[in-house]
Amino acid sequence: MAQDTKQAQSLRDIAKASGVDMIWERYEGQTPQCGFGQLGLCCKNCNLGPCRIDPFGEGAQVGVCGADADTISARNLARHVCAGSACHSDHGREIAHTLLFAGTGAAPSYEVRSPHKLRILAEEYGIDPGKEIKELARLVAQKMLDEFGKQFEDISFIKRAPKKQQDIWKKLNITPCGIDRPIVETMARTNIGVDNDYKNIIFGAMKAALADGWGGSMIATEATDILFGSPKAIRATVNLGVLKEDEVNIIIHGHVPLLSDVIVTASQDPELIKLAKEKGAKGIALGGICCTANEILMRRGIPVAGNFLQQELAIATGAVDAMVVDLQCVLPALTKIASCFHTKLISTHPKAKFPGMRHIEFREEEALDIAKEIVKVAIDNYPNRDRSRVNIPKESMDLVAGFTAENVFSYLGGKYRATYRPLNDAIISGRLRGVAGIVGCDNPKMESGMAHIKLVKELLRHDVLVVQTGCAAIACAKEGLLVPEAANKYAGMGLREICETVGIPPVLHLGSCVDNSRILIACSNMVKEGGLGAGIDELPVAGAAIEWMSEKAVAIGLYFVASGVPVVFGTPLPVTGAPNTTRFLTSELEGICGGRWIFEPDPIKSAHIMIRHMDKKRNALGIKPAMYKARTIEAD
Ligand code: BF8
Repeated sequence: MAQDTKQAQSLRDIAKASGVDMIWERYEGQTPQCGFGQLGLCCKNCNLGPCRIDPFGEGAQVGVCGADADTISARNLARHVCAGSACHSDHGREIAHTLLFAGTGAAPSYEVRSPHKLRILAEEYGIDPGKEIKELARLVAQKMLDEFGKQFEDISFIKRAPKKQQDIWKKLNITPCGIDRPIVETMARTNIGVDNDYKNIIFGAMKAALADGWGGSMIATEATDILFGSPKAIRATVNLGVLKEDEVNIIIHGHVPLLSDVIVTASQDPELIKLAKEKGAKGIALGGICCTANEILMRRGIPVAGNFLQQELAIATGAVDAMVVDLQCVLPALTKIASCFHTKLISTHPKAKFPGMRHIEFREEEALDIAKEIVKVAIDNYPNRDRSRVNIPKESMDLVAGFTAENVFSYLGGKYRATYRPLNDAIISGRLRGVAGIVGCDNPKMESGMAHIKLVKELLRHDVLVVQTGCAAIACAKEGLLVPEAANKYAGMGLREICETVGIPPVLHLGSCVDNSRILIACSNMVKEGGLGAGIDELPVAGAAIEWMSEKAVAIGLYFVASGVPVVFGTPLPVTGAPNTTRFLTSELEGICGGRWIFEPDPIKSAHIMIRHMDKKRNALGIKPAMYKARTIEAD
């Protein structure tokens, strides 16, 4: 049993002893899950229903309106994509709005920490980059905000994609005009009696997904880099062992770094540290959970307490004095487990309240004061910690994060050769077989993080460079895969040579889920660098969100598929009761846009599907096969 699984088990036992179920038990309590839902065969879009299609072909094959399995499953999928795209994009809008505040001075806690990136963005938007920083922040933020409401004009960052992809999208009429519009339009199409052609519905969903990847998420990444600084390689620690026995422990959980970054600042306030000491603590320790953890890890080196599945476990340690949440992936079940321990739960976002949770509303204009108030709640709660119930796991692991599309691949050629040439050359020579993006959630349906780890290890020994974001990155970091030393332990000969020469890990942490946009940019840069074909679809690259759970993962999956990348999901999308929709997504799309979906639960088989794809693309490019045979690794 992996260390992490043992740790989870012992904390689950503690919760059980307190009479509380955790996500694994609640999942078991739901099994067998609704087969109609899993197959995508139920529709409750209107009050003619709810309707369901009999998967055995004996009962009803159409709903009351006449929609068949393909129409129903495509509509359901499109709605998932809209929700996922909306979630990422709304996040992007909030950061752009705060960038505007930083320019106007309305939110004194925020300033431009990366003027260099701001100037690059200004130039891209056609603004004179020589203007004064605050004015530039205002102008760039306004341009970003305008992207959301565009009606007829393509979103700006589409121009970053290779021309081949842009032409495909134009031909299919799926180039997003604005960010909000394709989401609204796709929701409208899924209403009763609107779009009933499963292919046309999926093309609509692709437009909404592209609006996320090349729009909302990309704006989130760029605006966050401008406001909070462009990440640089940074070493930190990960896992519940980052919690401290003798300090005030605050967990920051959620996604939008507007809150988490300013809590980091508040936790370093000398007055608050003094107050913590007066209460008997040695200091204030922060740990992140979910993607907000990745944001403050990437830029400030704050330890990561855990991924999605560790949020309840963190509270069961009995050592968390406050858990502060904003939005996305925050389980409403937290209130139950917190009621058995001393942990104070604090919600902060006006769009995300939880029954039974104290709400301290966060406003950018008064960010630091509010953050201090929140930190004080944790400090005041420290004396209530019941030491006899504290069980902090020992496990923690080093990791290196802070890679971006601008910095990491340039490192491959050393400081003085800052281009993608060395990466492309390594692929062309066969030293690297290809690049894989292993991203997304962890899921109790799978092996709770272990599927990512097995998949990544199998790729590494085949000389595949791995890039990661989200909870997948945290899962692999806990296993020790995100340190340079991992190359020696797990990588094939070619990948190892590169990692050891340059001093990078074989698994590169690119940030949070909105930072999957960095992978799109990296792929585009590889194409632009030359020698690997004319489009992303020609690159020896593949993606996986093997333990996917959130609708955001569906949007991410679809924008990669639409951009020409095959994507592996461990559990199928809820479409498999509809044969035509399934065939379209898993096979026919490859001939249309280059990417397709693959549903494969076994991580080793998944790795080999990705490897075969890379070899197929290498062959089509006419470049040499991989230089080395796969490395044999003793099981650890
Ligand atoms: O946005 S990987 S469980 S935390 S959805 Fe959620 Fe999935 Fe984690 Fe980040 Ni992304």
